[in-house]
This record gives sequence, C-alpha cells and structure tokens, in this order.
Amino acid sequence: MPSASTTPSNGEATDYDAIVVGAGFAGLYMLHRLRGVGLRTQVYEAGDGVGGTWYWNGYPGARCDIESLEYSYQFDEALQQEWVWTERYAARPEILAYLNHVADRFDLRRDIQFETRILSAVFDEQSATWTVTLDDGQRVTARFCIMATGCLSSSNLPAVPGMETFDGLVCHTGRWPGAGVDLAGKRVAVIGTGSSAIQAIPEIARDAAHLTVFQRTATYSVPAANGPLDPDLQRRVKADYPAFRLRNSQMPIGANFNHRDVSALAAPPEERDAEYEARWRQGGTSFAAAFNDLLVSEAANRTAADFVRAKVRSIVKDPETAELLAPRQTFGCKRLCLDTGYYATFNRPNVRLVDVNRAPIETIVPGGLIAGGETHALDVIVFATGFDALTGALDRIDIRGKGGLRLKDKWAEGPRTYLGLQSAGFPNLFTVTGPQSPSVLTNMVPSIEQHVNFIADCISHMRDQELTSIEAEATAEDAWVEHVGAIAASTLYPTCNSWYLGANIPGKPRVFLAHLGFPTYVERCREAVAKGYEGFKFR
Ligand code: NA7
Repeated sequence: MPSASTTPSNGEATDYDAIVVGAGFAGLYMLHRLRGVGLRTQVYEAGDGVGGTWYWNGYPGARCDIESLEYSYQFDEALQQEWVWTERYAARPEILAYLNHVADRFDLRRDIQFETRILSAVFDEQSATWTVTLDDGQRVTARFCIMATGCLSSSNLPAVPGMETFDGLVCHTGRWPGAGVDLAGKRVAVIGTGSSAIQAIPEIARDAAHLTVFQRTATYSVPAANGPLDPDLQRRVKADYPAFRLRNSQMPIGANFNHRDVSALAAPPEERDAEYEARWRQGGTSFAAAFNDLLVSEAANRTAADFVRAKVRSIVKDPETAELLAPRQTFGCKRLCLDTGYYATFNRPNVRLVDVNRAPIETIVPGGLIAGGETHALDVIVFATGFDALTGALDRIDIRGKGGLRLKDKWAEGPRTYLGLQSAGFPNLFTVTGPQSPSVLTNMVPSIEQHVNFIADCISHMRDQELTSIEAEATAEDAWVEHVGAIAASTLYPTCNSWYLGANIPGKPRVFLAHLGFPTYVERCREAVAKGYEGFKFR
C-alpha cells in the first residue's frame, strides 16, 4: 500500500506524484531522476528483479550487440568509472549484475514493487491524475504515469495448434524460465532465426543431442568478434568518458560504428570488398556503416548483401543448407545480427535446418511437431519468434485518456505520438523510448537517458511553474507522425517484413515504428524545449 499521500498544486490528493511502469534501464533511471526533482515515485515491475529485457531474455547466449563501454549509463561519472566491463559485448549475466549494482548503489529497490503487473491506467480529467490498477486489484493514483515498459517486452508466441498437448517443454527466448533449461542430451527445436535465435543456436547445438532449426526468413549476420575487453582501451575511454559519450551521441544511431561518409558505388569493387572484409574481420555492426548509402540505394545495398551471401556459402559446407541460409531480402532492413559461429553451427552433424516455407509447421503433438508432413521427435521447443515491438507492451495495458479514449483504439491504424513521448488525449502520460522515437534504431541506453532527462526536466519545469498537466497538441502529433513516416519512406527500411514495421504480427498495421536518426531527434527535442515546450500544451 502507498505509505502516504501527497498534495499536488491543484489540491487533489494522490498516492504518489509519479508511477513508473517497468524496472529495466528506463524505469531505474526514471526513478532516480524523479527522486532527484523531489517526486514521490513508485515503480511497478512484473519480474521479481530489475533488468527488464535483460531479466526476461535468459536464453543461452543472450548478449548485447552494442559494445559494453557504450551500452551503459552516463548520468553518473563515478558509476561509469567504477564499473569494469570484462568483454567487448557484455553477456546477459554481466548486464544484469550491472543493473543490480545500479539499483543498490542508488538505493532504488525501496521504491520498486516487484511481481506486480499494471492492468489499467485511467486518466481523470477533473483532477488531472491517473488511477492505476494493479494485478492484485489494488488501485493507486498519481499525477504522472510513465511507461518504461520496454520496446521488446511483449513476446510473440505464434498460435501453433496442439501446443498444449506437448509432453516436453515449450519456451520463448523472451520469457526464458528463471531457473534455466537443461538442454543437455535433449532433442531441441528452435523456431525463428532472428537475433535471439542466432545467439542461442550455437550454444544450444553444443549442449543438445540434436537441434532442428525452423527458418522462415534467412537473416544477415556478421561475426561479433567478441572477446575480453582490452583493459587499455577501457582505461583510455575512462580517462575522458564524457568526451567519448559526446562523440558517440553525434553518430547517426548514437553509437560509434565507424561510419564512413562514402557511397558503396563510388569505390571500385575490389576496394569495396576490402572494406567489407576488414569490417567482417573486426566484427560488429560497424559492417553496416561501411558506406553511407546501404539503406537508401538498392544497388549499394546489393554490394553488402552479395558480400554476406558469399561468406555464408564459404562457411556452410552443405550447398543446399548454404543456399537456405543465404539471406535474400534487403540487407539491413531487418536488424543486422551479430553472431559467434552461427553459420558454422550448421556444419555440425547434430544440427538440421528446415525451411518452413517448404515444410510449414502444421501442429505440435505430444512427442514433437509435424512440419511438411514430417514428424520431428522433440523434448524442447524454443520459440525464438520475437516480439510485438514498441506498441505491444502498451497495448496489453488498458490505458484510457480524456473522454475514456483507449490508447489501443486511438492507435488502431498505427501509433500516433509527438516525439514518441506523448500522445494527444493522454495528458501526463509519458512513454520512455516510445514508438516514433529513435529507440530500437539507436543505442538504447543513451536514448533512454535522453528521454528520461526530457521527462524529468519537463516535470520539474511544471512544478516550478505550478502547472498540473501537459499534453501533446494534436497538430504537433500529426506533423510528427508524418515526419517519422516520411523519413522511413526515403530509405529501404519499408522493403521487408520487419518488426520495425509491425509486419511480424498478424493484423498489426504496417507502419514504421521508429524515428531514424538520433542527433536530429535530440535536436528537435532541444528546440521544442527552447521554444517553451513547443507542441505541448500545459494547464
Ligand atoms: P526477431 O528478430 O523478430 O526474430 C524472430 C524470428 O522468428 C524471425 O526469424 C521470424 O521470421 C521468426 N518467426 C516469427 N514468427 C514465426 C512463425 N510463425 N513461424 C516461423 N518463424 C517465425 O526476434 P528476436 O527475438 O530474434 O530479436 C528481436 C530483437 O531483440 C533484435 O532485433 C535485437 O534488437 C534484440 P521472419 O523474419 O518474421 O520471417
């Protein structure tokens, strides 16, 4: 139960000043900042620990694909100095340890209620407050409601007939059992070949007696070249961490991928391939930043696609399997994956690839699954089938704004936000890295910090000015929705069925869900604030 009540400036008593939903990177920092501006803040988190994405995605091989020195908070110099990363790309346990350290260091746990889901959030126009209903039936009120619910937290579990009849274990990579899954000696299926599968497959293949991978779309993946983090590099970065952060914040995606401002078509083929080869060896997503037109020119795109396809054919020994694994869609319009031995895993005698386009999954039976008329005997079925990205976690909560308008209904044709921070008709409700902000197309941690800082500064401003509500203006929202769509339309992103477009979820409107470009976005936010929060209206 709330321990006390506070009185906002219009005299309405609320249990808290702010409710934050989620205790991942976003919720933890939001709590810290709101405390800093004097708000009584309560966080609700469905899991029994902090970590958000990193809490739930406990599958074997789960690892970040942004370098550790960049995928971390920058808000506290002492924190960024004291934490020592051990690998170039941190694995899940290290990131979870880091977030637990942050929670302890800033004494955050006392304001987080774990194992609690939010069922609904309803706005009361007269008092300009939110009433939130928890899954134990309790209701709490607050002036502000902040959704730090994550971009990839609503898992997508396809409805395969017969799932409930399976004698073995069914699990989803994004809801991995907390106690872990013993795969040793088991017959395992992995359905899906996105980032999660690409990380999990080499690990599962090592443990399992047999692994069958069910692929719908072949994915582009480049070597992570992960390894111990060079202590000298870490020392050099820490010698001036703020300058390192500032430089990276000016990169298109808010992380340093060694972007080259050169067209792939300007260089002769040998030079171009030498650049790709160097980046392939160096490992990491910088492969996609080798040239500046890979996602705007089909001809440029083909050069990267051809290079990766040739690599796949050179790694995978069985020609038929190699052909199936060679991706065909536009390079980079689905997230470029990083792997450790993914393609080579298909050379193992205990691994088999099944193309579900030729052999569709028909039904799950007690002893396995049937695809294309063939029965696959299985002990464990792993769905690595991704998420209802960006809008899914919000859709699951019954959010009602002015006039009882449901957010889900308002967004039936696709999300409508201003700056990805607010939606008209829903005053005092903020989304951290919400749809139509840069979010998933950036380094998430700096994007989260930028949003949290915006929200905390805005609330602080409202308190100073004795304002009780803030709401996106409908005209600003219309312009923003158009702007985000127009940027995406000028690229090759809309050419494939990615979760960036909602295309992975049956019935979800095909709308590009993120703003492309981090520095330009940050500048737009700065301008809005400089112009007295242009595009928002206060009361
Ligand atoms: P992704 O990237 O959405 O991958 C999901 C995979 O599952 C992908 O290969 C899908 O094929 C496949 N899929 C989805 N539904 C089905 C069905 N019904 N049948 C067969 N195959 C299916 O999710 P991840 O968890 O790997 O990664 C998400 C993000 O997390 C990642 O980008 C990083 O940011 C971290 P499709 O390509 O749709 O044909």
